[in-house]
Amino acid sequence: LRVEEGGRQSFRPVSWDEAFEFIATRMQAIAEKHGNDRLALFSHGGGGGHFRRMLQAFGSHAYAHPSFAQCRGPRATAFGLTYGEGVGSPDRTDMANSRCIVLIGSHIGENLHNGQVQSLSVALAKGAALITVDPRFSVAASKSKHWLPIKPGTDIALLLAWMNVLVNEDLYDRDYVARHCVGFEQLAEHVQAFNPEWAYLETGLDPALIRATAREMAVAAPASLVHPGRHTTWYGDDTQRCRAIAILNALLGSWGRQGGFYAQEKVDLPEYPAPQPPKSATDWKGVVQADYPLVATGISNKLLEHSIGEDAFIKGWFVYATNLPMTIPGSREQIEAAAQSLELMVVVDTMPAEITGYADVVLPECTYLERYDDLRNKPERIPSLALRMPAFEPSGESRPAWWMAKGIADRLGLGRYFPWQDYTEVLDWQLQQVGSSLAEMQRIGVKTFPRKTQVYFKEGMPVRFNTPSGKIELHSSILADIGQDPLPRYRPPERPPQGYYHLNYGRAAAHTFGRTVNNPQLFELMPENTVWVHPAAAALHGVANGDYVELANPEGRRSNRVRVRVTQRIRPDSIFIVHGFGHTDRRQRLAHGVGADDADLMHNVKLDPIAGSTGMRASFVTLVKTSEVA
Ligand SMILES: Nc1nc2c(c(=O)[nH]1)N[C@H]1C(S)=C(S)[C@@H](COP(=O)(O)OP(=O)(O)OC[C@H]3O[C@@H](n4cnc5c(=O)[nH]c(N)nc54)[C@H](O)[C@@H]3O)O[C@H]1N2
Ligand SMILES: Nc1nc2c(c(=O)[nH]1)N[C@H]1C(S)=C(S)[C@@H](COP(=O)(O)OP(=O)(O)OC[C@H]3O[C@@H](n4cnc5c(=O)[nH]c(N)nc54)[C@H](O)[C@@H]3O)O[C@H]1N2
Ligand SMILES: [Mo]
Repeated sequence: LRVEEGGRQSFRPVSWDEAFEFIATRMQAIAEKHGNDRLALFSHGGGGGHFRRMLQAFGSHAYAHPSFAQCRGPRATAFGLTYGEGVGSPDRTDMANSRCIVLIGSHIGENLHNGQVQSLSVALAKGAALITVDPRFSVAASKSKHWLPIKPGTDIALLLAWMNVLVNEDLYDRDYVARHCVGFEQLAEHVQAFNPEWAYLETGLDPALIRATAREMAVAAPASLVHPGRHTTWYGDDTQRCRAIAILNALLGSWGRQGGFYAQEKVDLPEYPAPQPPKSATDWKGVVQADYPLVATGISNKLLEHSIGEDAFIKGWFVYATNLPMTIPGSREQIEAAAQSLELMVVVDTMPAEITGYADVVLPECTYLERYDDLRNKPERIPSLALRMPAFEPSGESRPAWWMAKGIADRLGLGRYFPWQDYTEVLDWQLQQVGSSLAEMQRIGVKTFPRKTQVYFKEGMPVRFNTPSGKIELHSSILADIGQDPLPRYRPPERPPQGYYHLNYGRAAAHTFGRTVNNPQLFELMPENTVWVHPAAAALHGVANGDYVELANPEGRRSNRVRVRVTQRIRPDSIFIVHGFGHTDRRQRLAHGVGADDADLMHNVKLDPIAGSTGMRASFVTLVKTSEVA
């Protein structure tokens, strides 16, 4: 519990009882003063569901996961508009069967989503052609037949030029388009102006290479996949870029076909018979994100904005497993301000992080190796259930999320929404309904179930898409209705001022965001990030491999010192750092102060007008030699 002693803030260990009592009392005070609907949940990962249930039972439905507005939002929105559904998580890409795979930025191999790395490897072993579009020579680029070192932020120009070639050389899947798509005539007309010579001026890519790669995709079609990407919040035109990717796939006829996008299925697992929390009494989305009518989920950055100041709608936060200051770009001042005006901030985390420093109460969760979580039941190729179970007793007095949410609900007189003593009762009940049991799953871990639906479209059979027209919408009527471009339009990105570089960032295999940097084993593998600098830029700044520099943005924000890695694997107009470093919380003893934090340098966040998501790639930095640092 946060306490103030002699003007200094610190935390005092308290019993779980005292923590729950404090939280319940504050929640009730907020409800009396402002209403029951004023608490918000930010969460990433399954355990957040227990808090969501507790908050909904209380009357607060406001909710956001940064894995939407800082990650998959544009992709989900764009594929929803085009195909009437998203691409799933894990992604429904049939890469193992693809004969041609196009990666727009996605740096699979450094992005270590395990299943994808495996299926990409299978495809490469079978001789699939990989085309990687990336301003950086990524690990995936190194495995590619073609690397297209695109000028940052110009992908829509390339995608339009590829469509131009497919249409004008009659390389698209005529039958598929006629059968399943609407808006082809408008699209064909729209792309006329965007030939590869035009795209060359924007992207810097050789027109012959643009043509050759378009033909390569067409030869392999429909087993030709233009990967939808995942972290797609880049330049603020992200829903449109993802729409262009979706449309290109439709021209190749890859959706619903082997080697393209397959249909996923999950296990039909009944919910435990507990009362459902009442529906929201207020239209919180109407308050928080009215400008984004197409977005069905919460937009974290909007929820944050509506948590600042006396008149803010949101009065209290629960934050579950998301480190907002390093996750929502350039948000530190806003979070600081929100912490000032919020009447309650509860943070549930497994360790001290930047966000726990703002909390009134920190609830220490035990790690995933020390608890039961909900059964994993994700849509996949083969429906399956997986059990997560404790390998150890929780350390100290840490507890799992379900136990905390139930404890708070009990205090609030909402215990009827959690009608079990131990979560194993819920798991066992659910498993019994599908012919298994907790005992069986404790033995086998994962259980597969037979599929009931087709993996691919049945050739020649009609398909109904969940769009207004019932077809794949190349031209989007919904976008037209809300005054957005119904066909993707290219707008050139801002270029860096003299002496500055595009701030590019991404993953490294060793780490998961910022959450593993303080892990001793992983810290040993990768103790700091480096800044990738092209030799020409290094010469200009007089820096050599291994020198320390600070990164500075045009607003004067500086990073920690970070080591230079001089490499031709990055374009001369960009630098690259791995995300997740530069922790400021001193209690992260290893990670504190080490490496540069990309989030803190982002000064030019571009909101996507359709998804409301935060484009993070429009920021610029320069290099300051540490010898020149005052
Ligand atoms: N090891 C590890 N793996 C992870 C994660 C992790 O934390 N650690 N996180 C997971 C999560 S949640 C996600 S969402 C994914 C993210 O992984 P992806 O979705 O694959 O990655 P992005 O961040 O979109 O893209 C990063 C790549 O885009 C390139 N890039 C930068 N600017 C441009 C541009 O203008 N155009 C093009 N074409 N490319 C550009 C960068 O050079 C970099 O190679 O990774 C997942 N996998
Ligand atoms: N600048 C910048 N911002 C980004 C990105 C980027 O590349 N650069 N990537 C974006 C993407 S793709 C995503 S998906 C988001 C991810 O953003 P976040 O999900 O916020 O990721 P982390 O920074 O790893 O923060 C996770 C927090 O959860 C805690 N935690 C870990 N395991 C558990 C657990 O089992 N229980 C509990 N209660 N807590 C736990 C960790 O200690 C940490 O504080 O970030 C987005 N924001
Ligand atoms: Mo993500």
